Amino acid sequence: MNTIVFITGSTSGIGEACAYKFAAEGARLILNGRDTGKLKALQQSLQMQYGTESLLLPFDVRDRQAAGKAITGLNAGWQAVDILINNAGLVLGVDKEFEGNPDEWDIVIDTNIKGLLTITRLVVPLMLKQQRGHIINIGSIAGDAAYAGGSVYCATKAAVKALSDGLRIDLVDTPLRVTNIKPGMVKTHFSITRYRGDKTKADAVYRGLKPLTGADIAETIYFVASVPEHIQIAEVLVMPTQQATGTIVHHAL
Ligand code: 8X3
Repeated sequence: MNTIVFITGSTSGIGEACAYKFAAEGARLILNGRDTGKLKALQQSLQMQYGTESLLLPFDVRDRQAAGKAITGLNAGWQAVDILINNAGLVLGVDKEFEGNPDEWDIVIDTNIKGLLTITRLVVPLMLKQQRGHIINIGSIAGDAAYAGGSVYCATKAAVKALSDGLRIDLVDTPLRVTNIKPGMVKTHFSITRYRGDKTKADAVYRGLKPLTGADIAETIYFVASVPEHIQIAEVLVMPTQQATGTIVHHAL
């Protein structure tokens, strides 16, 4: 696989699992994340395990200036991005809409919506130059319907669906493809962040069922990216067998 894969939020969860999966398949990687130390450790580990060539772009996707500087500064060799995985995203808290913390809303909305848009805005023109590319957005089952304590997060993932659909429309006369991956319950650091560091509450979410792993989603993403170029998988909704909707989950306790 002689491709360049650009992954935002690559130092944990689904992003990190994608880095390992695409590295195992021989891709070159552009790894974005906020934590330079973690990025360097990831780079080293991929290099040792798979001999992967990677480029580190340490910035917060909310920082439009830093993103612009990093991406417009890519040298010609790294500009030929084949696959963009817009993965950086988070949720903070499980508050009711009328009780939430507005500063946390800003972080979640600015990362999940505006960060994704910023990277798309910067990378898609590079793909258009080479008339090749695949934008894979990490949406969520949470974007299909709101659930208790999730209203802002659900709204951001509904936005990811609209942005994916809109981009697919805008690119319909090009060879570029757009996919919205919509995971259900995936056991990563995600729930710990949601419960603001409370691991007991986070673990309770997955009690009595086998949740998906980041690697499960990475396998799905790899499949979506590997189908012949005339096939555009627009959306994938993927959840554990014991989950049926964003709210109906069977915990065998
Ligand atoms: C997160 C999945 O199940 O917490 O995107 O809504 S869930």
